[in-house]
Amino acid sequence: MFVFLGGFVDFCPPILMPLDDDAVVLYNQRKKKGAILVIYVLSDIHGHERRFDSILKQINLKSEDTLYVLGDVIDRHPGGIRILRKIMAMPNAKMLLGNHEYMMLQALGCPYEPCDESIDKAMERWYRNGGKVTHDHWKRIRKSLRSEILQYLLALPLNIDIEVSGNTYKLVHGAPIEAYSSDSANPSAIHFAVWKRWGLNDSFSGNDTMIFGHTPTRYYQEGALMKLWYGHRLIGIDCGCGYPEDGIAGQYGRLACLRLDDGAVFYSEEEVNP
Ligand SMILES: [Mn+2]
Repeated sequence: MFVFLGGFVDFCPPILMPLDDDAVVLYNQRKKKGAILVIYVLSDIHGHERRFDSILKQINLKSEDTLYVLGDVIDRHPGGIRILRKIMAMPNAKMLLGNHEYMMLQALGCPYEPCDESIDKAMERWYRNGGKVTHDHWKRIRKSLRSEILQYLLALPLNIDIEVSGNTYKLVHGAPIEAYSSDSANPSAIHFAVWKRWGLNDSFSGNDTMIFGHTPTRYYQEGALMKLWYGHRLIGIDCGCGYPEDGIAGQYGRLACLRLDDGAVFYSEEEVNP
């Protein structure tokens, strides 16, 4: 059974999600009664306000719903600080730390962990990864707001475990922190959690379904317009929102948002539709 909800909507394969006819009927019944707490997940907004607003308009978030944002709100496009402030002001939005927020904290001299790296080196890395637009805005905002934002970022979790309709999910930016081992290439567990990229053949050994951002799904599947990727108990949700409007080498990004209650997927509306 397919229910068209407007915008660009897909449904994921039932092997991963509880999306069968009963689930959709139950969802619609509960929604009608106003008894449903709806859970949405998105990631890697990368400063793209139009795409974020397009998703917000489509999902029409209610005060009893929850929106999980799996990190990398900032950098690449110029709206990062404004989007971050919007998320901070939403009582029903929960955010994870991404490697871009981590880079920003390092470049601004307030790292998560002891660090002997110079600020110049951290700043250079941030700029190399699209941080200049965020830093330019940062320099223009008042001090009290800067400290409010830093406090918010420093308190962000790295992973969140949730249960929706009897299914358990591990929400991560890059990787679950418990998968870190000190012999891995990463200098710390935090670095691992925000930077780790899942290979196409990597398997996730937990019992949950891991939902991750960070690595655009074009690395896992073909297609000019990126869409969600479903692996074995893995869902890649970064559909390249950080990409420029006119794409990169014929590949186009957009913002994707997954509704966990029934597996519906919403995509930001795009003018380019290859
Ligand atoms: Mn990332």
